[in-house]
Amino acid sequence: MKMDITDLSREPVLPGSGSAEQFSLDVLTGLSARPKAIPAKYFYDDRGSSLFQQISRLPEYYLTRTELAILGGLAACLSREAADDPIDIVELGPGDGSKSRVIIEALLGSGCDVCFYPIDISTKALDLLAGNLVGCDGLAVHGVVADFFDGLRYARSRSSNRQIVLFLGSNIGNLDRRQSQSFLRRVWRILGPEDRLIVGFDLKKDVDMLTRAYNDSAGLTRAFNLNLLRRINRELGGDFRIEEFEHVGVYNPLLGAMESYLMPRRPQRVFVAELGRGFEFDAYEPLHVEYSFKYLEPDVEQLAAGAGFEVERNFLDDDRLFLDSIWTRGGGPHRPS
Ligand code: AVJ
Repeated sequence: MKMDITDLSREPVLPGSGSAEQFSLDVLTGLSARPKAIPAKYFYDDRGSSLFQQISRLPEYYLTRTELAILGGLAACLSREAADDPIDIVELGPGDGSKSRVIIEALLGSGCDVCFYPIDISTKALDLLAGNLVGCDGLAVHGVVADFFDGLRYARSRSSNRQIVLFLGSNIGNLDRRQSQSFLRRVWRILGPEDRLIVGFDLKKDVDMLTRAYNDSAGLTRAFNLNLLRRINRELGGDFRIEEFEHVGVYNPLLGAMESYLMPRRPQRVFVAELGRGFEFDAYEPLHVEYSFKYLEPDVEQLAAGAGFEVERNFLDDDRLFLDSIWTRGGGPHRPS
């Protein structure tokens, strides 16, 4: 395995989602709104990424291990059908690379030439990932530090190999229906006609099981959520009294989503130096920090079709907790975009 890293975030572009400017703007907007809300993508600084890594190994957090098992079957299927052509695996938010590895090894095993393009906003994430790919002989890894779409365009422009794009872990669940539709359409526009997209979806299930997954007994989910306030304190000069906040994770059946909130047990005034202003919290006033949408099989079909994709095949575990769906680029959106 040999790896190089291209950092597109250093190019002089408009402020992207990874930039400090965009963070302070989103915090200003979010703390001024009613109800208060901050986008979930800001969880993932170095500490947040490592906390999520720990969450993914918790007994209550069934998602990661369930998907890993599903990917075993999916990868075997991909490798049986793989032609001799070289193939590029492009992954949006690869995490620690344990899932990517299952697919990469199956394809390498069937004799394919494989190039891996992990795309992440954090260089540290890509460095850690490299450690988990040691031993994948013959694999070329081109890490891309970038916004997902810049990274996708970059990978697509670098090679004309067939691509399999991975968007796993139910990361799509952080987006609401409209956001996920437009996200998927943007991916569709970048892909070539022979490319495929594999998306991981957490399915609707027993509410107790969902609730436990987002309220673990070790308190890691709470720490993961509170890290967002720590980040505001550290990076934007905030003075949140973090230990006064409670974390609440609840399932909303109407939305079909887990929702996470932070609420102070007493009123508190927060001053954020970088924004030059303060924000009042009433006791138990909610700060919304995350949606994790859950899906039914027909939802997956609808999402694919709405963005122009065709579902090639769905893979589920025996308990039907999680679903990984292989999509082909198909004939394009059924409605004008
Ligand atoms: C990484 C977005 C899939 O929503 O389940 C874990 C993040 N939040 N525990 C999820 C998360 C609370 C996770 N995703």
